[in-house]
Formats: sequence, structure tokens, C-alpha cells
Amino acid sequence: MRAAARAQPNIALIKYWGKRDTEQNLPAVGSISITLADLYTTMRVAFDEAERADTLIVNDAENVAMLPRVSRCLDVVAGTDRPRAAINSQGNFPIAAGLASSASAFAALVVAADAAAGTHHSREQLASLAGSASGSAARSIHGGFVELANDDDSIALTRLCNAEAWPLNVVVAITATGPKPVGSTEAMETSRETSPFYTRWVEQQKTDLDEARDAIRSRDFARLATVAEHNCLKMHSVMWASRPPMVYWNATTLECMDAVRQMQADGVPVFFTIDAGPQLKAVCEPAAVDTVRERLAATPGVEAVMVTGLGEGARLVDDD
Ligand code: 2P0
Repeated sequence: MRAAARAQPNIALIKYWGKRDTEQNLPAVGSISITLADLYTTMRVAFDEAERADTLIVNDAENVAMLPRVSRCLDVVAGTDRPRAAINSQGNFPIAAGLASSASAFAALVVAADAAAGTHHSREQLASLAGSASGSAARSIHGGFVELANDDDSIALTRLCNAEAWPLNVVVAITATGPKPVGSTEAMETSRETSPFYTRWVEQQKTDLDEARDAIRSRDFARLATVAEHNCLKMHSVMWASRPPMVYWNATTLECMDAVRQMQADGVPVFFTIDAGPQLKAVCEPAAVDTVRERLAATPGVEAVMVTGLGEGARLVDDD
């Protein structure tokens, strides 16, 4: 009746932004991501027939705000007649700051809950269940390069390439910590309802997915860099043109973009991507990682840098 699982966040290179169905939390567009290695969330779930309510501890503190969403996720994994659960989440990076903490949290949660409840869902089912809680979480069920296809009324996950087959690095430049001004779920709906660019964004996604998939299959870094930066800036253009506008960047985010541009001009194999938060993620070839880390760490306003490789998908770990 108890189990623990660990999952890492993933970074989308071709972004998910917008929902086709808010009830089932189905995305309006497909996406392609890389699962990271060194940032993680460990989730412990203990079902107990004697308990009258679920409890949630996040990083050693009780968290009432997240509890309803976590309880709903346990309901879809184990059924609404399940025993109540004590849930404990421990992560090694800031939450709600554009570092995809909900992706690693819900991927780990469904894997731990499935084992604790003995429901034996398939990996495909676990991805769908994680995705119903948080769209990006479905991708953290798998490792390496992952495509989430958005077909009909369901999602489908494909592993495009494992982490060892194309071992890129990611340098995360932390430009500010603390929760973001608007959560992704609300921001996506605002974009859908108000941004004049939203429809074109959805229409064009297939072209970017095709381009990125081909680049990954042929390990073509320059081609992947071009389409990933373009897709990222398009997503942020949709946000900027929403009413009210949503600007997740700060001045340091722009300084970091400039640093990446300068490195590219110097021939360094690196590109940037930015999510619903002010951190910049620089993706680079392993030979460039020291240069990228040093240049971003030296960029004025950067509070810290984190370096990681690509890693595996969500999995059970010892519950000690
Ligand atoms: C992504 N983001 O593809 C995009 C890029 C943020 C920017 O997926 O509403 O927390 O829970 O399904 O998964 C963040 O959105 O959203 C996200 P919900 P989620 O990584």
C-alpha cells in the first residue's frame, strides 16, 4: 500500500501551449521534449484505510494549495473509492519557477500511486494519467527525447532517441526564484481566448514537429537549434500578444539570450529555450558545456547556473 517513485523534469524544445479540452486536459498541439538527468522529484505515496483525508508534504512543509490537484490525480490512478493517502514530495530544485516541477511531480506521483495501489497500468496509461494532471508530465514518464502526439481525443508518447544516443547537456540560468505571476493552465486559456496569434501557432505546430523530429533522428544540432529557438519565440509571442499580456521574461533573461547569441557567433554549439518562467535553458553539445556554463554564470543578474545531462523516465525507487 506504499511506494516511492522518482522522475525528472523535461524541457520542451517544441512547446505545448494551449488546450483543446480543459476537462480532460488535452493539449491543442503536440510537443517534443528532453528529459533531464540531475533535477528530480521523489514522490512517496502511502495509502491507509484508517486515514480520513489525504495529506501532502512538499519539501518538508505541509502544502494545502496543491492538495486538491494531487488528490484528483490519485483518484484517476486508483479510483475515487481508494483509501486516503499520505503523499510526500521531495525535490532538489525550485518549484513553480518555470523549471517544470509539475512535470516531474505528477510523473513520479502516478508511478508511485500505481505501485502503491497495485493497479498495474501500462506505461502508455501512466503517461495519459500524468498528462491529465499536467500536460507536460506525460513526457517525463519517458527518458531522452520524447514526442507527445495529440491525436483525436487522446495523447500518444513516442521515444525518439534515448539519452545515451545523443547525450546533450542543458545549462539552466536561474534569473529569479519564486512563484511565477500566472500559472500555465490559466495563461494557456488566456492565450487561446485573446491572442490574435494563437490560431496560427496551433496551425504551424506540425511543421515545427516534423522539422525537430527529423533533426533529432539525424542528430543535426544546428537544425534542431534553429527550429527550437523559433518555436520558443513563437510561443512567447502568443503570450505577449494576449490580453492581459503575459511576459515571463525579465531583463536578465534577455541578457542570457544575448550571451547565447554571442556564443553562437563564436561557433559554440548551443541554443536557448525559455518556458513559462524567467529561467533560460541553454542546450549544448558536451564539448561546449564548460564554455556555456561560464558565459551564463558571468552574465549580470544570473543568480545561479545548474548543469545537467539527459536522463531516464519516471521509475520506482526504494521507499526508505
Ligand atoms: C511545455 N509548458 O511544453 C510548455 C512550455 C510551459 C511552457 O507545459 O495546464 O504545467 O498543467 O497541463 O504542463 C507548462 O504547462 O500545464 C508547460 P497544465 P503544464 O513544457
